[in-house]
Amino acid sequence: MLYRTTWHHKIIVLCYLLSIYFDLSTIITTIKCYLSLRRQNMHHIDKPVKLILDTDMGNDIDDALALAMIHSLEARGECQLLGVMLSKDNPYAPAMVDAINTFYHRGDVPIGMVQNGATPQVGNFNQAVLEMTDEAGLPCFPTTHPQGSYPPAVPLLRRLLAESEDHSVVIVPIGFSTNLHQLFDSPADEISELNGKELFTQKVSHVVMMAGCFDEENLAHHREYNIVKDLEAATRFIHDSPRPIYFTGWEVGSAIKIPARSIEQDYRWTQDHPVVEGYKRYMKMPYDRPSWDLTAVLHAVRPDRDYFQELGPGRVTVTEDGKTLFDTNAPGEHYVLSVDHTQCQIVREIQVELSSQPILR
Ligand SMILES: [Ca+2]
Repeated sequence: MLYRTTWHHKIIVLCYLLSIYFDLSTIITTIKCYLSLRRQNMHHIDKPVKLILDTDMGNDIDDALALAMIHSLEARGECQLLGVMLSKDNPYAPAMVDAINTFYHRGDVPIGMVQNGATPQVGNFNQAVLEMTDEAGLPCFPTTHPQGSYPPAVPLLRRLLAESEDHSVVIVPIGFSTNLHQLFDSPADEISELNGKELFTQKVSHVVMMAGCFDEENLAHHREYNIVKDLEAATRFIHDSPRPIYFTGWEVGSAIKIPARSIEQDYRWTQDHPVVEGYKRYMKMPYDRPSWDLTAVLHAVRPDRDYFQELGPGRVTVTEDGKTLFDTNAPGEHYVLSVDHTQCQIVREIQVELSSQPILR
């Protein structure tokens, strides 16, 4: 991460001096100018993006496709997956993540399990995929770690952050905010002398999360799943995050669907694929599915390709009934992504290609 501190300071001092002679609007311009420059630098990619994924694997199939996409981007040298946290409180959820990581030869990726989390139901595909066996009776998709052996998420998050360089980690929540909420409450310990929120402030660059609904058409009635399933955690995390958050709302992924055609045709390089088997079991084929979680991964790893428009900065507020309101006049470091028709077509094809990319051998 390159911060052109000297430029920032010069611009801030200049604008401050101007503001003495002009009016309040100059001060506001100063702040927006600073945030804009900081955002440009945040988007300057010169080495693999260090990711921590926080997923509710098993509640919908886009989590599985998003994880496959991360492995493809990592194989291309564009990111490094530090760890995966589960916010779905079912034992088959971390095992499914493990099976996908193992399939992509990354069974060594640490996996952390939520404590007292939401959606304990098994779901439509995790267990079914994990229990698939070949002709010899062996698992089609083995895991690296014994099922049930995954450590709690918060200590793992603390360790991964403590071991990272300052402001180097991009957090990608594509499920509930339970783990991050609990991280903020974690005290100093033998892992770090910083409490959870201080650790987050020091080590995290920014957050790209699939959460909320910012579409005027649906805003009035839409309470987005990742927000409402753990409303307390989402509200606290979003309102208190000391680092910038980029939101890809329900409307973005809904406009960019993974076509059934891709699932049926793009994975012929392998006989069996855990994501394809999950997709076939999640709903009756053929169906196209919104790519909500994939959009968060794409913007986290490739923020500088103009795949999305960024609205903001501003502030997202979560209401008591789970709506997400975005105010660009309020001070804050929240950004909301949007896409036009052309971007939808481009992003869909990129997501299809990346999620189905063959493994390097
Ligand atoms: Ca998800």
